[in-house]
Amino acid sequence: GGSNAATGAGAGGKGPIVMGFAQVGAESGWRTANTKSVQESAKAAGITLKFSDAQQKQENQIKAIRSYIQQKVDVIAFSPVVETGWDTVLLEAKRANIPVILTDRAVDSEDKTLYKTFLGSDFVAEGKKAGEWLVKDSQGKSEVNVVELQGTTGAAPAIDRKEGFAEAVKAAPQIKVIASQTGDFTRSGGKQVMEAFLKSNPKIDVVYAHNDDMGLGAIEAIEAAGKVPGKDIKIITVDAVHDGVQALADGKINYIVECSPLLGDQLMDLAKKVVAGQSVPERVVTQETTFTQEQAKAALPQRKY
Ligand code: GYE
Repeated sequence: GGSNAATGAGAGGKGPIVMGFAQVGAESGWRTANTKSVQESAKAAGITLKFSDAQQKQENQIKAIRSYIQQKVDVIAFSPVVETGWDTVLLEAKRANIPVILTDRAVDSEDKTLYKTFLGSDFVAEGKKAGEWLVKDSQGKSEVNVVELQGTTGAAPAIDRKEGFAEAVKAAPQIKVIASQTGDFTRSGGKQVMEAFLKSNPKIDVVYAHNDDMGLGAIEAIEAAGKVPGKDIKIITVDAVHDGVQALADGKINYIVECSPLLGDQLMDLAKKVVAGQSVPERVVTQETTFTQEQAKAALPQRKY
């Protein structure tokens, strides 16, 4: 309170820390769980949260960040919808002495002083785990045709999950990615692209979807085409949100690589340190696992999101 209240904790005032958070959107179950985690953790940590939803548009995120700079928040956190094109606005934040934390997704800026830390998953490792499962599952088969549903074009998880998977399946030459297209991380996008894939490719053995939502959309398209998801066409996804784990337990998905959206508590800890001028590691990687159909059945009752 007092006369310093408006300038916030970062400027030496006694008020609570004010965080501006520029979210990607509400495109997936993962994102909804991530937003909830950030909001709940801010509350629990006594941090005042200013929240904006960019509806998956970079220009909206840039506008939100500029408005947080204008409002002189103590710290800005954001999950960049795409990797490129952030240097200008991040330099504006730096000049205004407002620390920036990347959560969930990375930027490709050369200048690492534009942000304090990056909290989130190792997406290349996730893609590799997906590919490694398929390599094992493809042993003894002569031909395995894969179609890939990519995440948002230019987004770190789309680029990295593609790369990690491609690297892993090199070990099995019978595995071929015969088509690969973006479904924008949404259920409707996954469904539409899968419908087109099914029309133009007579023999599809496997769907590799960069998230559960697109995999769930693909299930609808496969069923509508009179085929059995999980049997006629196997499905591998990333995330392990509740609906995905349910479909895995039901036998419609074959394997899920976990990506945790519960970043809120770690984000608030990092924010407090950064605002207090303490040093933080430049990279904080989330711990995650993988799920088979059997493991999904066991995990489902405790799955919180
Ligand atoms: O996998 C997907 C979401 O950036 C890790 O974004 C996140 C991804 C997540 O839309 O479901």
